[in-house]
Amino acid sequence: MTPSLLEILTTNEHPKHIVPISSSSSSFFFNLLSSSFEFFAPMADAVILLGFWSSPFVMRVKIALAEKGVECESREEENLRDKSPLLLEMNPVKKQVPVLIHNGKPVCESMIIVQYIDEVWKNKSALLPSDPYKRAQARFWADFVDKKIYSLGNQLLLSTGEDQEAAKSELIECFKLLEGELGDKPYFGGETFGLVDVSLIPCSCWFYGYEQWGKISMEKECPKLVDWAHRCMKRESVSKSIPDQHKVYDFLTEIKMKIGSKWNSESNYDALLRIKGEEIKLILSMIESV
Ligand SMILES: N[C@@H](CCC(=O)N[C@@H](CS)C(=O)NCC(=O)O)C(=O)O
Repeated sequence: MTPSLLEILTTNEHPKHIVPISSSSSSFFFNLLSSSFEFFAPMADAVILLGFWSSPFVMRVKIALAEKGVECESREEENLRDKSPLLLEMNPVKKQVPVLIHNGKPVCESMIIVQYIDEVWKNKSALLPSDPYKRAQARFWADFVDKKIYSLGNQLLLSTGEDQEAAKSELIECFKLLEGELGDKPYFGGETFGLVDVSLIPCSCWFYGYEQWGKISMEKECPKLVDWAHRCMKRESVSKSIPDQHKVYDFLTEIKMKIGSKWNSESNYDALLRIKGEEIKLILSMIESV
């Protein structure tokens, strides 16, 4: 039976080596040659990324792949409230993007994917330092970014009044801690762009949003971080993976308004304001494609 495109794309870790034997001697030598060549040539990897354009977690994976020069086929979810069968099959536990499908095998969770990419394609642009202590430090800060920055950004976007002020102060405090860690280095990874840079840089497309919703100037509050973001943006891997911050701002503002009017109409807006962190993230991801 002829395999479907999906099967070919997702199940070719070790495709069967089929070299038809022809009766003509020239074909025989051609087959022999190509079969020896295939024996020595590395198999091309089949890499598919299930994503969604505005997801900072997907951007991390795109950046890591681009740093390594790995070709990948991007498959965008159209609507995260109506997920594709492939996404549900590849990430049945969390049902979230990103998912990296490498030779038919899924890897989930953005930071796990980034570290997987670093381990598999280790011949180019190491994202983690070789020194175990430095590696532990990089993982610590990447985890800090993961646990704090994106959920505080969501709170700043969705809350108002005192809650919004609290989210703003905590977000700025976290950025200042990150500036302390960056110090005078060009990247969190030192001279080289690394894991912490990959984890944090997607939030730069929210900087304009932070300024509008929080009535702050990122340049004034966190000048080192803004300079670092400009530096990262000069890398092709980053600039081609991160959407324009005004486009992201318009999209998120639309979501904010939709949530606001939905909750207002249900006289339940106060309840939303009490919702924090993970729950807001969940609500956002449920309606982000409304
Ligand atoms: N911790 C996950 C977060 C991924 C995540 O939140 N993805 C969102 C898009 S930004 C999603 O797929 N949401 C759909 C859902 O949760 O149902 C990671 O780092 O990969």
